[in-house]
Amino acid sequence: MSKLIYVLNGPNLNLLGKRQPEIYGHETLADVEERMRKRASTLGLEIEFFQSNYEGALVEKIHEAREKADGIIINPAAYTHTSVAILDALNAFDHPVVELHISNVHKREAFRHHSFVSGRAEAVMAGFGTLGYELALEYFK
Ligand code: CA2
Repeated sequence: MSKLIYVLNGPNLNLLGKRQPEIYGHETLADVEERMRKRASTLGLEIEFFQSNYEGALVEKIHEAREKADGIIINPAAYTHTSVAILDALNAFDHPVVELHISNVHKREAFRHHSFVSGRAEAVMAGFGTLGYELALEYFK
């Protein structure tokens, strides 16, 4: 049976490709999902793709992943820097977690340098643009 990877996206990532292309590029989140689905099928992986602007919805999706997923790729967006709730949910998940950021958060404002999630993640990607989503899938292969 192929592995199921949950790909979770936090607040405002629904605006991807629609604003601030100099930071986040021109691809929309739908484009990212489509490219990931193609790469996942080449790799023999399945993905569940999800975006929410609500912290609790992301926490609940991580709870769902506990029963269903073999791994999580998460771009928690602004919640990266604020959310103990998302960290606690990930700590209750028994499989690998990859934290992903489209931009290089370490080149940006100081408040983006701290992540609550990094200490839980097996791997952290930042600055690869939207290509990072596909590269993160390779990790699970
Ligand atoms: O670089 C990343 O992927 C971030 O997780 C993106 C977050 C930011 O708060 C993190 O520090 C780094 C912001 C996501 C907002 O996405 C937008 C995309 C296009 C237009 C406006 C917002």
